[in-house]
Amino acid sequence: MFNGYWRHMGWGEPAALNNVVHYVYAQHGAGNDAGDIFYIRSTDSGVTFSTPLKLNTDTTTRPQWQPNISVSSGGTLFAMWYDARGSASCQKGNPGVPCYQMWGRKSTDNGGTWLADMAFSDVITPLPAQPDPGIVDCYVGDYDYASAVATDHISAWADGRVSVSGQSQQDTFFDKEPTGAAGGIPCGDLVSFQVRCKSVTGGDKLQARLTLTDTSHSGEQVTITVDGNPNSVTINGNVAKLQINNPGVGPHTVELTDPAGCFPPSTPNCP
Ligand SMILES: [Ca+2]
Ligand SMILES: [Ca+2]
Repeated sequence: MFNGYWRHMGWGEPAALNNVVHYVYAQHGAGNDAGDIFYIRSTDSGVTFSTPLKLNTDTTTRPQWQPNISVSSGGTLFAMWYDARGSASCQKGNPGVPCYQMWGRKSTDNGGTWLADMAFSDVITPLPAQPDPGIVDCYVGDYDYASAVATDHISAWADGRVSVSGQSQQDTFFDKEPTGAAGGIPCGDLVSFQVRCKSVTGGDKLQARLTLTDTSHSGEQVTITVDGNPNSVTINGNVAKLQINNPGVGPHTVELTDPAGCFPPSTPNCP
């Protein structure tokens, strides 16, 4: 790509959860479109795969390349890739020519359906040069792999927004996408949010219980934040329960933060 700079061989990244296997990869687009991002899904542990789904929905002939993907324990997926839909051309090392931006796309049901694709990084970066003579300058981003932790999908990429001596050059940038459904559960689907401190032999327990109107959100995630620390909690049936052992004596602040704004924070005083 880019006249010999930035080698990309098309491979992507797999992810798997509960015998569902996910794979994103890049391949040449139609006509002179150098790349598009595709997703395939297996629901039988990788024996068979679905028809490919093109994840980038732009109608340009600009390239998308080097995707990665992560799956959270609650079954949300986030795929991210390099995307030049926002530019007309790219010039290696020229800080005055914007080239690409990181774009991503999220699924909240383990790959069954996908939300709209969205810009992930904040700016369209120039195409960074690699002026170090000890490095083969077409090797960029081959090992950008995404991961998910309890609360976030996390991903890093090569970015050229910072110039050195007037030349755009490679730096590593990082961002994250919440693993929760990002406010996808309306407050009207929630019945109550109860918090208590329970004194038991062997240590106290702080318990939060979210009750929903029905089981339609079972398997999705909510975020319950305790004293500023977010906890991703999976809905089971019509209930999501969080328990913190030995939370410490005194008041605690417990709030449902995803979806946000449905209930006021609770401040139980633990004995
Ligand atoms: Ca394309
Ligand atoms: Ca650098």
